[in-house]
Amino acid sequence: MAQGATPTVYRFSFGPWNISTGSDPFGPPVRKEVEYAEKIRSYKKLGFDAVQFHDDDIVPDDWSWPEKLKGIASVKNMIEGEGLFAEFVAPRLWEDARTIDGGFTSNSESDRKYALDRARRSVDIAREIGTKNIVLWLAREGSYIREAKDAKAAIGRLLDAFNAILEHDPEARILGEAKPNEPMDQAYLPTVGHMIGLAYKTIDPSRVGVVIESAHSILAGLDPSDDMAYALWHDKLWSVHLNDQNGLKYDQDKTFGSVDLRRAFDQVWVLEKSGFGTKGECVGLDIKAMRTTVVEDSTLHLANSKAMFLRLLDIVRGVDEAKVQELRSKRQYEQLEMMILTALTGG
Ligand code: GLO
Ligand code: MG
Repeated sequence: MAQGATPTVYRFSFGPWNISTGSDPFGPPVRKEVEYAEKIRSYKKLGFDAVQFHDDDIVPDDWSWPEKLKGIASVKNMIEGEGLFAEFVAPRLWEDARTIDGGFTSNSESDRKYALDRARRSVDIAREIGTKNIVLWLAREGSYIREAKDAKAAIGRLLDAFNAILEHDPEARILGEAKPNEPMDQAYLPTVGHMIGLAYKTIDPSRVGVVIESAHSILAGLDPSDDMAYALWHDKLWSVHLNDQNGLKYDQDKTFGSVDLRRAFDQVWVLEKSGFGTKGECVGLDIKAMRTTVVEDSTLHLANSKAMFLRLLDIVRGVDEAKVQELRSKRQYEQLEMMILTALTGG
């Protein structure tokens, strides 16, 4: 927000998968599945405005189009009845047997065709549910061993997939969600920079942007706020997946600000200072509850993350901008750092 302008009223979103049963690669579910309608009802209670969807969070992929139309209408009614809207639809291209070795970059021509068709079907679902936003988290578009695929050809195949989506619907916008690893050893579009590079090669760069997940930047050894600033400069930051991550290990999706408060503060700072949210972008979360959490508490991590965003926002708004400029111009970074640490510790 520019100084003196009206403060941004942020809108918040998360995906229903953020309310989970707590299963992990080493153990089965530990909480009962919360009924879908109850998940949707929890949004407003928690102060959220929008729902992030996978295509099959709305309707199963194997339904016929007429069946899907009915299913989509009923989910649309459900969310609109709660005063919510759909932020995006993401084709879930990582669970089907045909995407075991990746979708768009699979070595199998028929599997590549399946992935493309499924992405197009997701665009159709998005249109019906009322959003233009297609998120591409390219989970399995990478390799376990470098020799398994032709990495150069893979980039061309990814570009073709982006173009196919853009061609399928002239209104559709793609938000690429970069992640360097997991489930693959190495992803072909591992960082925000890679995503944005490819965006400019598509048939319509104005319709290709990114959603940045804090943990994904950290896993790439990058600072999420600098990644956000980079995308903001390109006018390509169209959503975020805020969370936190304790170093270079599996993707943890921890509560926003729970590991590194200052790193979280810097993300809120860059979003706020750049006017993020003023064009309708949502502050999205992508967070997992701890496995030890009981079902009655299975939305606390979401409430806590939103609360942390708002607390940090208050702190950002309280920092004396003129003083920051003065300290920057005098290169008094020790003083600037202490000013920020004082603000963060309630001084
Ligand atoms: C996994 C991703 C995943 C996506 C979601 C939307 O690491 O963060 O949760 O955000 O599937 O595409
Ligand atoms: Mg995510």
